Amino acid sequence: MNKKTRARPHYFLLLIFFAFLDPPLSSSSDFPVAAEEITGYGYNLRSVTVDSSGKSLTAYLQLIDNSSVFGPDVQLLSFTASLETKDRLRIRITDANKPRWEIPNNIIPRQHHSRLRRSLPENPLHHRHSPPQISHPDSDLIFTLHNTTPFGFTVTRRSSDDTLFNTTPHHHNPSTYLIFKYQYLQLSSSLPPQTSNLYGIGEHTKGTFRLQHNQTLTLWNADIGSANTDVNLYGSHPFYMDVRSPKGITHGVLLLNSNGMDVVYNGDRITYKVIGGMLDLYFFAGPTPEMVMEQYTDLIGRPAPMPYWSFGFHQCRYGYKDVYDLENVVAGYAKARIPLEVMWTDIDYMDGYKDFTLDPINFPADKMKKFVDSLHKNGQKYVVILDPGISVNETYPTYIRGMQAEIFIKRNGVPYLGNVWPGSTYFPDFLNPSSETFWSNEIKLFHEILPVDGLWIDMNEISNFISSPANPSSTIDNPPYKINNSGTQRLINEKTVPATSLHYRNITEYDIHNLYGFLESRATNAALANVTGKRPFVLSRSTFVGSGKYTAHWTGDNAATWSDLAYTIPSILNFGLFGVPMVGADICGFSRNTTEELCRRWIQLGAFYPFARDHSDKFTTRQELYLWNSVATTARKVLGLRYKLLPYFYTLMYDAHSKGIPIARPIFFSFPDDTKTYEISSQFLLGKGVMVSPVLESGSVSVTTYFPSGNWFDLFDYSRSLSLKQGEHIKLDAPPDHINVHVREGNILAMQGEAMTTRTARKTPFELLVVISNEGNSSGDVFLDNGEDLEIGGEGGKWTIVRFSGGLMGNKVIIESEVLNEDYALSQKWIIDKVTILGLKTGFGKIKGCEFLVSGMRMRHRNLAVKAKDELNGFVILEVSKLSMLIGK
Ligand code: MIG
Repeated sequence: MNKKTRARPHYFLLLIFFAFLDPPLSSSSDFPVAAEEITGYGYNLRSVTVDSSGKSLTAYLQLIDNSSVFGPDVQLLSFTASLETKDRLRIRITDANKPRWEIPNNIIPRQHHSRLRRSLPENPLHHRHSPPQISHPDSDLIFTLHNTTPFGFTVTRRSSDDTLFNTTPHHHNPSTYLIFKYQYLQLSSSLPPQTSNLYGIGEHTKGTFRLQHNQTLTLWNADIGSANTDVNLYGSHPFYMDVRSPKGITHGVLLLNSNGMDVVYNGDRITYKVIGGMLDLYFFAGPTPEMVMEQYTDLIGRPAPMPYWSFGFHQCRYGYKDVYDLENVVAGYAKARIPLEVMWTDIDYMDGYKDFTLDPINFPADKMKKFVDSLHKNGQKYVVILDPGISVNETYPTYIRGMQAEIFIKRNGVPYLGNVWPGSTYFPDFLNPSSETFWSNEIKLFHEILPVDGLWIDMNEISNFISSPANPSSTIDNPPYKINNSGTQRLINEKTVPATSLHYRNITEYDIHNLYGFLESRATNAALANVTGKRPFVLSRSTFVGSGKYTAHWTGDNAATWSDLAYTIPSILNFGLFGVPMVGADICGFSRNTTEELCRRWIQLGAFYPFARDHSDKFTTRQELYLWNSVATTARKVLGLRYKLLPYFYTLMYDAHSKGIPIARPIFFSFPDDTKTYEISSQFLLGKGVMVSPVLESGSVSVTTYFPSGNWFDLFDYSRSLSLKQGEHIKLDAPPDHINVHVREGNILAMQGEAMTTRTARKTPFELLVVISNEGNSSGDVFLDNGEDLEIGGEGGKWTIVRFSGGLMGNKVIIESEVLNEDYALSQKWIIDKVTILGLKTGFGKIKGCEFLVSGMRMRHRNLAVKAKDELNGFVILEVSKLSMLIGK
């Protein structure tokens, strides 16, 4: 290109200088609080520059006065606000003079500031605002800077005039001020307590899904069992969704920061107290919960595609003795005719708990290889655990290679010596690109010995059995502000790698700590992809913002109690919001002895977790599902339904991957204007229309549940229906063998047959369940591919999407399908052999036949039968059988 002809871009800047309206506060004596207790005095606006497009703004903030608590203040801050897309506003506040820790761009790719101006079309309506604003006619978000003393800003919604975030301080109340010290950042926003409903900010075990007022949510990744409520756990996700009553208009807020923090939520206020990094805030405009998820995962990365087999049932236990024990469990499932897709092994398989080794006595390589081969022959899979700590042992090849590659985390110039299962360990620094090579090579070598199908990465918070003393000459190991680590302000060095340890390029553990599990997930995902060439399955305990790109998650060490059973619903829904839709909890409970009744109720619920795995602790009673007759019977029933729904689960996974929408969803996702759904913690939706309402109490044979308006049909027995003019709390029968699972009118589910493995289930004919709505129409998609290719739904790839729609036309039921990329489905010769139609009234006696409109061809079928009548609500169940419609035609 001829350089001379290339126009040089230039931007018109609008400079606004403020004369301070209020004189800056001159001394701390203006405050009614004793000087030594004051955490800060806030900042004043010094200058503001609004970009000519009106889509970004830069300001400088001047410290009003120094305060003595929590260390020295940063004097001058740079402040930018920008509309990065029409649905995303970013606010970034940091030291104007000195670079600070910021999550690297190769971890979560973000827009560079110079690109911001071009991300939206020029703003025709932009004019000089006073106070300065960032807005765009295409965007619902308006940012306004307030020249108060101290300064503040607001984010409002144009279409509703609602204030979403408001940091304008309360006079003489330093807990509402912006404070920016080297090791203490504070940002506080008021919230309308009557209309704002918050969800998210984790990882914590909570009794309710909606966040309760008056609590502190601490984020610092730690090996603390999830049986402990309200304390920081394995992962950190400083993201919340705010659903505003009464219409359910929703936005999302992310504070992209990897340092330890306390988030104080008081209903009328949310305050972030962070011990490092910078304030990098993102607002996602919504206005629906789905759109917030789409916008959020557009920034942090869409969830990884999961292999089809990972939706089968998984069995694990800490304490399987030997390979015969594993074989017996597999045989036990087969004998009981309970589907088992994946067998797992915990640290027991290793030789002295060393990664990539096999115990030569109990899990010898030749027998293990035979065992895994026989699983594979049977269409089953095998997954093992890995811990990050590498045993310090001169005769251990992995250790030797790790030392040669110089990839371990260091402290005081030498690898930091921790202690985990194998005894003394060094920890690979997954920030170092050489660690990825090392890790991938170890996985490759191990895979040559034992062809595992997926990897389970544990202890990656990092968990350390020892706590190393703080370095007394630094405030890094022992920062001035103590986050509420473990609910007791325990030192951040407690049972992890000390904060003064150094990673690649001298980045401190202090800054990168919460990212360790994320980095290990990324490396493990890449290694599996390299080694197997197939779609990786990684299960990680520790997570951070964006982990969903690489891994599934389980909620960690719960206990076999009824409360723990109930907590799993908020936990799983939260991970959906965090962009980690493939999530489950240890079915039947991890620690403590389970009971027959609890295990029975737990598999009833767990069969509908996106990730369904039974797992237990070493010295507890065994809890494989075949061990009790009643549990085995219920497992066959509920896993039977799960396997029939596999195409639905898999399609929801595809939707999660392409749009970020969770698989298991809060009910308000489908019913945002039904405010009664906001407080529900004991039910959830799969996709948009399958409601799961479990029994969560011992001895109960009924369950009181909430159903939004509409017609709902029991998915086990189509005839038990609910027909609700408006949302209602309903008491449903829930005998010991039954969980209530309902499908709502308006949905079409493409289901397949029950089977012992997903491989066999995939070969069964489809049943189309068409749930005609009151308006007479319904719809549903199915995504089909081979379930294991690295890429999913790619250009020209081998996949098919079928969109079904069905409705009433006079006295005809018309079901149409629209096919995208039919070749793949046709090559598989899948057929629909049965169509079941729900939602028609008994009075609809005129049905003579059923017409299908398939690619413009009308087909008339006579095998139409009224299977049953539901007298209560007057619905009939129509079944058209003996069909053989090719999917894709
Ligand atoms: O120190 O590998 O959460 O699932 O069974 C405990 C043994 C280590 C913690 C995991 C749990 C696993 C266990 N692990």
